[in-house]
This record gives sequence, structure tokens and C-alpha cells, in this order.
Amino acid sequence: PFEALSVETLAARLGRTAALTSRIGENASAWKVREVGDGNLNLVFIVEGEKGAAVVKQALPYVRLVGDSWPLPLKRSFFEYHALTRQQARAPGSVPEIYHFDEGQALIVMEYLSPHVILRKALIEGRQLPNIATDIGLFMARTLFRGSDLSMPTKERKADLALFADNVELCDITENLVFSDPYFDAKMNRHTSPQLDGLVAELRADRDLKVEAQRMKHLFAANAETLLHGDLHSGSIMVTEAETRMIDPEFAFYGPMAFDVGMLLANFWMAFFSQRGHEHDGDRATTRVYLIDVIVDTWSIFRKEFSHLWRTERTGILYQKSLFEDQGDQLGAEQALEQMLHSIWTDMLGFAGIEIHRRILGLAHNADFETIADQDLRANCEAKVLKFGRQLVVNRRQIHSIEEVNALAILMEKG
Ligand code: SR1
Ligand code: MG
Repeated sequence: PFEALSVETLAARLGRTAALTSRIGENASAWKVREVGDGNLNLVFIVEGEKGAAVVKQALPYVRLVGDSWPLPLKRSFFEYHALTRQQARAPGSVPEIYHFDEGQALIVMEYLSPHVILRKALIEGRQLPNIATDIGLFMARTLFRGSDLSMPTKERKADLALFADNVELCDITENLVFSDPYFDAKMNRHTSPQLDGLVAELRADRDLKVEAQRMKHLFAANAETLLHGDLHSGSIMVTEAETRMIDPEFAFYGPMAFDVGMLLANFWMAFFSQRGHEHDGDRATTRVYLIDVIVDTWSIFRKEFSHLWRTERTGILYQKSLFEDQGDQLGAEQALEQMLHSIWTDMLGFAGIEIHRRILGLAHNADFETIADQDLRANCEAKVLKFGRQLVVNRRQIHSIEEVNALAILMEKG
């Protein structure tokens, strides 16, 4: 039966797991074990032996953030493991190496990334990582394209669609916490009060916003386009100056391509709007400029790589070459590509706005704002980004370029 690991029991329980001992050393009594999980759901241990170190991640049968009053199935570990193997195949080098998976104990033993830190933490500190736009843009294009009917053999894709369709409970978290709770007085919601009370009431009374939020939820639930990471925010990315790795794909399922892109860019926009709250720690004007550049570059690298894959790897059942290039119609496939990128763009903006709202109004907040000690300053940053998020959701069809969105962000951030 399943048993949660602890710092005290881990060495005894995993001391004979060859995939671990071969990497970190066989003398388990000398292992040093620390629990470092700071996420909302799981246990995460770093285990150091004589030869090296590894990470052991274990799902709990409940939501760690809330406790055992909110049960959550262990099978999320199975989906995380299978998502990681697919991401590694589709975007080699972008995720941690997996050493061992134990389905019954819901645990994954994987590479210890060091000296990597969580991207969100680095951005809060005002650090400027040079490679994130390229690394994340490529990761998104490769995984989203190669997990879809544009690329995969249809039988294989349908099998994966069915496999990940069982990740019901984690989809349910997103469907409720992200797309619905922020827009009504849901039980687990919280926000900076009383400073935001007026604006929160305004947003919850905003019919256009609510209709569009439900439109985005509809897309999320019904458009099974590709295998998503499913929770691609800056807390799911580990970085050094030279390297970027995506972690934690336990929310993986078949959904719309724009969801991962929107969630990611939303977290960059939130990093941008929260910088003013961290100015006691050094001037953040250059960090803001850096973040704007990162947003432009991430979108443009995503677009470029997606287009490249479209032109060179379109081997699936959609928009076959036999209909276009093989008939001498070079423009047809380009026209279809433009249409596809356009709908990813529009939907990405909608998902981004909603991700921003839920991080300020819902249950799961971002350290970007949570770590601003001055509550008036925090609420001021939050109010600006909430209004920006509303523009993205409601006006997404009228916004035509990333430069246009950033110009809006710069204007609204100045306030
Ligand atoms: C109850 S889980 C709350 C959030 O944590 C995860 O990281 C997801 O973002 C989820 O929405
Ligand atoms: Mg997570």
C-alpha cells in the first residue's frame, strides 16, 4: 500500500533501488535527506549520497496546500512521469532526466538540478537570465507541435489522448480554480483586502469578462489539440544563467496549444507588474525592460520554431503536404499556418488574462505579489495587473501584436 515518505524513512525505503544507488552511492546510511517541496501539491526530497544527489518527488493523496480535507488521486504522478518522457523525446534536454518511477508509491526519482533555482524566485530578485526566451519558446513550440495531429501518427496520438484523458481531477482543479472561482465569491478565494474590494466587485459584475472567461474555459475543456504541460508558470521552470528546465507537468492533458503559451506569458507579465513592489531591493527599471524583451522574444521564438516545424515536420493527418506542396501549392500551407498562429495568438491572450486574475483573486497566489510586504504597494501592483488582464480577456481579438500588448502593459504599469 501507498505510504508517504519522510526524511527519516526515505533511505530505508529507497536504499535498494538500483536506479538511485547507482547514481548517488550504495551506502544509504550515509545519505543526507532534505524535504524541499514548496509547491501546492507534493513532497519533494533532495537525497545526497557519497557519489551524487537526486530528487525524489512523491504525490500525496490530498492537496498539500489545503490538507486531507481535499483528496487528490496519486495517479497524477503517473501522468507527470508519462508527460516527462514525452517532453524529453519532443524537446530533448528541456526536462530533468528520470531515473526511476514507482507507480504504486506515486514517486519519481529524477535528476537533481543544481545550481538551478526556480525562475519565479530569480525574477523576483530582479535577475536577468539570458536564455529563457529561447529555451522556453523552443520548448513550447516543439512539445505543442510534436504532440499534436500535425505531427504524430494518428493512432499514437489517439492512444495518448485516451491515456491523459484520465487526468480528470487535475483538469478539474484548473477548470474551477482558474476559469470560474475568480469570477464569483468562491469559498477558497482570497485577495488583498480591503484595498482591492472595490475592483474585485467590479470584475465580478463584469458581464463581458465573465462571458469571455467561460468562452476560454470552453476552449480549455473541449479543444483537445495537443499534450500540454498544463501548469507552465515561472514556478515550474528551473534556471541557471546557461540552462532552463521545465519541471512538474502533473497537470498534463490534451488541450489547446494556446493554454501553455498564455499561462507562461501571463507569469512574465505578472513578474513585470510586480517589480515596483521589489524596488527597495534595488532599482527595477532595467528588469522591467528585460522582461518586456523576454516576452517579445519568447513569442517570436515560439512562432518561428512552430513555423519551422510546420514546414519541415508536418507528417500528421492535418494539412497534409499531399494537399498543398505536392500539388505545387506553396501558399496553401502557409495560409493555414498563418491562420493557426493567429488563433493561438488570440487564445493565448485570453488564457493569459485569466491566469493573471486567478493568481490574485483565487486560491493559488504568486510569490511575485505575495512577497511585497507593503500591502498598499502590493494592492497597487495587483490592481494594475488585474485591469491589464481584463483588457487581454475582453479585447483579445482587437490586439494584433506582442508590441501592442507590451505598450499597453507599460502604460498601465505606470498607472
Ligand atoms: C490546489 S492546486 C493550486 C495550483 O497549484 C498548481 O501549481 C496549479 O497551478 C494549481 O492551479
Ligand atoms: Mg506544480
